[in-house]
Amino acid sequence: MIKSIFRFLFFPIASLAFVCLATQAASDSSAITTHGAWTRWLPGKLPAAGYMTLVNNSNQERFLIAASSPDYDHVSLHESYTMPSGESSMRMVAKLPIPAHGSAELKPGSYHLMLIGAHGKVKPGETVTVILELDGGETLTVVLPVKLAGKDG
Ligand SMILES: [Cu+2]
Repeated sequence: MIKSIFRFLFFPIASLAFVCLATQAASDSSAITTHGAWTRWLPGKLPAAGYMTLVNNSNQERFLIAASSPDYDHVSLHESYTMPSGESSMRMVAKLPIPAHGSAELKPGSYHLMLIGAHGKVKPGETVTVILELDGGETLTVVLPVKLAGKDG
């Protein structure tokens, strides 16, 4: 865990300047919903991960292309993966597809939102807010309860 955090902190700056290519798909403002959102509490100002399930109720593939938060300096879309050495690491993801009439999961060990630079003290039992940006310019505000790591990871 600590190792992967330091790996993240030393990401080359260039990787932070990735460009999101929004698709031209027409957006249906009620098509995407979320459930089971939460963020894992970490001490101090360590980057924290945000998780949720995104559900696409439309017959068109949609994409999560960016996120931001009034509670953090920066939010990135990340994917955890296992390196050939067996060590776990994470990388930036330009966009996350949400299949038509399907769902995409942000969960421990997989895709997650990386919440960087908390503005205040984040405590278990409280909530933080994330604004998801979908293709087509649609945004979705999601409230994430702050939880201690438990059986969910
Ligand atoms: Cu991450």
